[in-house]
Amino acid sequence: MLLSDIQQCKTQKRKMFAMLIDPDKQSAADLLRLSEKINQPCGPDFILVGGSLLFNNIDVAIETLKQCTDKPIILFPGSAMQISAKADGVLLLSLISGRNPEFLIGQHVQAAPMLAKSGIEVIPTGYMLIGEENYTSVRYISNTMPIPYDKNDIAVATALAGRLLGLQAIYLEAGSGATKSVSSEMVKAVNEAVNLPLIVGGGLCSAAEVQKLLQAGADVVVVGTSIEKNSNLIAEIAKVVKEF
Ligand code: 1GP
Repeated sequence: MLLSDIQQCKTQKRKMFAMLIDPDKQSAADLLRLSEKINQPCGPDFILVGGSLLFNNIDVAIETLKQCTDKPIILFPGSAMQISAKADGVLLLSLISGRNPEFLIGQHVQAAPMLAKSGIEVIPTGYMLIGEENYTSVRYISNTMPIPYDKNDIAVATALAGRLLGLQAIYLEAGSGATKSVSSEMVKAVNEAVNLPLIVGGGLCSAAEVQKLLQAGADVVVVGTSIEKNSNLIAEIAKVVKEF
């Protein structure tokens, strides 16, 4: 259902906004405070929950979110430990920019029995780290090298491989809190080469930046860190996405 909604939006050239909640950074009180902004008519289309490394329990975070909103809650798991049957769906991430078998298949084997039993919707997603920063958490925890920021050809070839392997979406990721988001040139190149829903996130700080990436071909934009700093951005970004 979630994947078909995302695919339908792409076909109809409508864009989507996913708000990322990191349960270690947003307490239950923070989430309750944010709920008004999440639920306003100009809010996110769905919520992603997860992080490269979590200290807090994902089930508890989802339960709290479910008290705050009816929007779909999709897992964005940093590992098999972040799978929860309480979510509505999961981006099952294959870290195809990297060469670490643990994030290409190992964690998936760990997660598969619980995922199959839970019946939550699985969205097989080619996850591609982009950029040259040494210090993003996702780079350290995944122990993989990102695709260099300006190597659009490598990004295109990697996304194509993901499509040929049957993945249903591509996520271009600069890393949470990145100082430089994925370039619009790379988004354009990947979008033209691969007709799959294209999710883009990492380091997005303003509605103007979001607009640029939508114009380049992003179908879903993901914003987390900058909203933690300024919750008014929720409405600003949602407006740009809805009016695109
Ligand atoms: C990170 O793409 C997401 O996985 C969102 O990044 O926290 O920088 O918005 P930010």
